[in-house]
Amino acid sequence: MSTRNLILILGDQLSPEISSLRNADPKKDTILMCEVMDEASYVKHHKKKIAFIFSAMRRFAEEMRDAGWTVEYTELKDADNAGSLSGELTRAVERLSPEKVIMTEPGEWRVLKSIRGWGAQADCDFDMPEDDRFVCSTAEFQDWAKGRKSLRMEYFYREMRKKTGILMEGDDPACGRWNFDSENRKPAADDLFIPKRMKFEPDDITQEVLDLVEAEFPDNFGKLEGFWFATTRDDAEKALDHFISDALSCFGDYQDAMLIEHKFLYHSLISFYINVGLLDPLETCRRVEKAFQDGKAPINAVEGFIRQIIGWREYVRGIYWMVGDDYVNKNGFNAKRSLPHFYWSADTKMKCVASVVGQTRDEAYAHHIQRLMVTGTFALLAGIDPFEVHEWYLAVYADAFEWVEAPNVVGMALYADGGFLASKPYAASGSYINKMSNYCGDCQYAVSKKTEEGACPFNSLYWHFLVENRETLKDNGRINRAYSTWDRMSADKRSAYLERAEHYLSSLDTL
Ligand code: FAD
Ligand code: DLZ
Ligand code: SF4
Repeated sequence: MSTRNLILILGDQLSPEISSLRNADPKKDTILMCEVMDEASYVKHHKKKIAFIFSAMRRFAEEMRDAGWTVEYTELKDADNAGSLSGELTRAVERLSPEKVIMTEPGEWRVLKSIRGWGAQADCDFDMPEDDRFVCSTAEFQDWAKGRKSLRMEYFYREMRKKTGILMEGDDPACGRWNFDSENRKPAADDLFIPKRMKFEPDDITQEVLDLVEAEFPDNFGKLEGFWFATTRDDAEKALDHFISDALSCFGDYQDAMLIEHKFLYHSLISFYINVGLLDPLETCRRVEKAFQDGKAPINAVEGFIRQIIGWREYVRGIYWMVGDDYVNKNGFNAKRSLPHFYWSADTKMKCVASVVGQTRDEAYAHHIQRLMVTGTFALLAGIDPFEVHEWYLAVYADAFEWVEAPNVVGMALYADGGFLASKPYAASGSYINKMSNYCGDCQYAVSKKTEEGACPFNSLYWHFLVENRETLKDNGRINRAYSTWDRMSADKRSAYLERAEHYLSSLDTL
């Protein structure tokens, strides 16, 4: 058996329009997809994440076969599975003798380097076209960034609005403003009407994958029960439609809110579908924009949502590829503590952390503010080694791929890149969480206590963090006010804060 071109499609490249397939011919070319242990174990992924990706891969292979393609698919348990992408490529080349191997650029430095190495010694031509499922190419981002003293998402985002024409009235932003974020900070109340979210019952393929994951990854973090993800394009589109009709109009108002009983609030729950290629980001934004044009959703919701996708999502990707493969090793505050065990067990008296970790274990999902202001802020304040935090986030979320996860964790949540991505660290005391959530009412610590026994750990750790890192942060105008407050405090109060923080830091695992 032989083929003209062999086209390798990765688990996050499940888009029929992907660049590697663009000039391909189903009659002459062969698609290769492979479940391999290297990819399933470079971190100990959440069980639901592995199940989602394998099931979506299998369904994509089926869809492509139905469309007339020849698909060579290696399952994880196939006897001769080589265990790595390059090993599987080598096997397939021996089997099929292609003239050329084609693969769209992967979303991670690790894979890029390894496959480039493979391509350099391959016995056939090798081509790696750019991944153009993004609004902004990596070259365009670097052009935009060139010569700027500091990068700010807001200015980049405006360029993306102009480029796409989304929410534009001629040269001006729709409704006269680029950004409606100031209207998007309502705390949620317990009695809000929260829409029921769409869940997809596992079909035979998903069930087979769930059994496989349970058998092969029994010790990985996360629950497999209650698997609800869509694994096909059609179902992912249904989930998007459902979000637009039932949740979008409140998305803006409650974007930053957190409620124990409502893990999803009005979020879209589509990042995993976009990231693996089941939904197209620009098309998603256009559908959301249409809801605004049809009078079905207000501007603050629609603008807020679109900013996350053509703004933040594109911006973090640009930074990931611009900074280089050592981004994940950045450690601007020289933070050295180990990740506390409760990030895996949810066994902590801090209700906010227990709740977010528990939800993450159950769903492989937490929304942005939970990731940023609860588990992220705690890790920042407690001085946890950024690499360990990065590996945790990369493992536990179904949408986690390094190009999007690392800048959000290392740059946004931990400010470990020295302020490249964000303008200031997201350091906050317990009062922020108390304002935006109902966690504190149910917590064994008291958010109102600052330095006494039983005081909320976020309160003293906040000041400890600022004091410890004053030298690094002293020129940051956005954080000066906090230092002025600190300087005005009595010496007794300041030492009480630091002692309480030291006490907590000396026994992090028992918090
Ligand atoms: P919604 O709140 O409904 O937002 C809509 C869409 O906007 C998302 O689906 C996503 O595609 C995009 N988006 C929103 N915020 C961001 C952002 N900061 N960066 C990139 N895209 C964004 N997102 C990932 O896709 N993968 C990750 O591994 C990831 N890790 C994160 C780690 C930390 C510490 C933080 C603070 C954020 C992280 N995010 C990550 C961004 C964001 O939390 C998720 O995209 C979002 O929670 C996904 O849920 P949703 O689809 O309901 O999003
Ligand atoms: C995340 C993941 C997992 C768990 N397994 C596979 C796999 O077996 N085969 C595959 O092609 N891709 C997998 N992926 C996604 C890759 O890790 C992802 O393509 C790279 O990290 C590049 O973004
Ligand atoms: Fe979290 Fe502190 Fe509130 Fe407890 S009191 S839930 S630790 S912010």
